[in-house]
Amino acid sequence: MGTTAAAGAGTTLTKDRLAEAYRVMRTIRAFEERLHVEYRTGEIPGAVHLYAGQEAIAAGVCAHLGTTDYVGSTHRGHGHAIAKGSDTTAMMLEVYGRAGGLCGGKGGSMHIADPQRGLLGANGIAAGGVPMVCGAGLSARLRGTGQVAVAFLGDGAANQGAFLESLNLAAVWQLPVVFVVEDNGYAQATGTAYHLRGIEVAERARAFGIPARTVDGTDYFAVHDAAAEAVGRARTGGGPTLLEARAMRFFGHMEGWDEQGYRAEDEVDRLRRTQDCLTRFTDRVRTEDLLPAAELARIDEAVLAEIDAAVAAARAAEPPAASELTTDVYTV
Ligand SMILES: Cc1ncc(C[n+]2csc(CCOP(=O)(O)OP(=O)(O)O)c2C)c(N)n1
Ligand SMILES: [Mg+2]
Repeated sequence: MGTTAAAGAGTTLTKDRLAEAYRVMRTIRAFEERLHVEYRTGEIPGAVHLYAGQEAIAAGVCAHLGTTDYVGSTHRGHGHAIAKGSDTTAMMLEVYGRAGGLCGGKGGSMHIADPQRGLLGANGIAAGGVPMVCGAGLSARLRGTGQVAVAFLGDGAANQGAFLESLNLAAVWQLPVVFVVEDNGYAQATGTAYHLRGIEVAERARAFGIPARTVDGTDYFAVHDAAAEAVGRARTGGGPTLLEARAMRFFGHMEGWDEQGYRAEDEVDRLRRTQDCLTRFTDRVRTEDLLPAAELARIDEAVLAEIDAAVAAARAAEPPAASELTTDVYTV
């Protein structure tokens, strides 16, 4: 680890950790922007939901997790997988539906799972991962392993009964769970202000006796600090926490489907100019002289080469063999 480089509320980040945070966010952005282009070739089957704009949330939370900690993802799952350490080539092969993908090329973008890295899976069911994460948290608590389980979900999913039931169960059993609600402004084409009524999500958690915080999801440092407290509480037997992180998505709900007529014409341009977590991060590390510009440029270059190689590998790979059709249906 390098020397002390940046201090947030209760958190100290070394230069190594800052560089790693940037690498993770930059990798997610490059993966997503490339997929946005590649999707148009028609080579990618199935639904692809891009995470660009929300990178600081996955990176800031997963910075506190080890390989054996659990993550339950959403349909917008690439960022969570990359932040949890999944291999980008194996992910790209999976998105392209090719042999050698993380799920043998049979799951695609919306079903990427990587159990060896604690990634319980992306999930096509809104809030579907949340009760699974409670189960993982319960198993960790009963086995006394000290593992933490994190459930990512969207603002729309926060209206699902399964989420509210999970909050209650996590509170009753004091599970080592962190709920991370990513409010990206929309559930498909419906604005959060319309669909999420009554009290804000953080308040819903407090109603179950669960401590909750709302954070700016475009500020890596804010997410990192809030997650440090939440993961720390879970790991030391203090029970569940909810984080509500706000960061808008840069692309439509889903590739090839969404013309985004529900957004102001200049909304995405404005977001990219004023609420880009990567720009906010690089502005801060430059202003406070926390990381050399050359280090950021080196990471940019390495990440783009990595994604180029991942796409090339995916394009060159074969689809899974017909003989694989019925394998991996159940796992133990
Ligand atoms: C149980 C269920 N109901 C409806 C859908 C259809 N659906 C897919 S994504 C989505 C919106 C989810 O919004 P949000 O939770 O805010 O996540 P975001 O797409 O914004 O990341 C809906 C309603 C679904 N996948 N699962
Ligand atoms: Mg949403």
